[in-house]
Amino acid sequence: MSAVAHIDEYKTGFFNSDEYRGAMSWNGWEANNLMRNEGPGADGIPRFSDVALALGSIREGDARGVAVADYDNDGDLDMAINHNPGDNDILERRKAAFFRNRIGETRSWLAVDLLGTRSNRDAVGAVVTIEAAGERQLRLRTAGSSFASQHSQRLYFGLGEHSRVDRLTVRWPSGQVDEFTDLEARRLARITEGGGIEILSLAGASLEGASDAAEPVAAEPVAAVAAP
Ligand SMILES: [Ca+2]
Ligand SMILES: [Ca+2]
Repeated sequence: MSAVAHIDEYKTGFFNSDEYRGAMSWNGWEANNLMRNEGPGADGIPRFSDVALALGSIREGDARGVAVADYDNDGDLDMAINHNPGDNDILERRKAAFFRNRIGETRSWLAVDLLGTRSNRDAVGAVVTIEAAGERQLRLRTAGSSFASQHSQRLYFGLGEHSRVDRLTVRWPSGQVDEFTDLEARRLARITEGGGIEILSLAGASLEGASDAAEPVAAEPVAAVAAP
């Protein structure tokens, strides 16, 4: 039983009485968290702030499963959250919620699609590292995430005000390493294992700050290291 699913009784403090404390599960109805990476502190360890309340992703429903993807194909990550009906069955609390990212539209980004050849086709286990303006970021291609949910297979890097990526490296599960340099931001890089890179635009994205048109531009790997 989810004690807190009976939200009205919960508010009375009824479930905090000695009669119930320790005798039931308290799972369900916890507040959602949305953690913003604040960068490393003075000790080098990254700090995170919970911005769920500020950005409106705390809701009354009993959230079960989140899927993060660029649903509107504009270069920033949006979010869908499903809610468990629980045992109160209130329609308003059961509805799924969709959070469209508007903040990201003023920032720069790079999206990366991976196609494995020697590795698995979905490139699960591949690690992509980018360097831009002296900062490095890393993304790991995974196959599962939240409860009964799956995030987008496409990887996204936030670039702030930067208009270019100096270096992008893909380490494939096979051991293959593909490396590319000097990529335009606000683009989708479609990379085939050992087979090069295509630079594409996203249908919903602004190309502001970009110097060329929305036509795909072919490019070749600047370095490819064979698997051992
Ligand atoms: Ca988006
Ligand atoms: Ca957006």
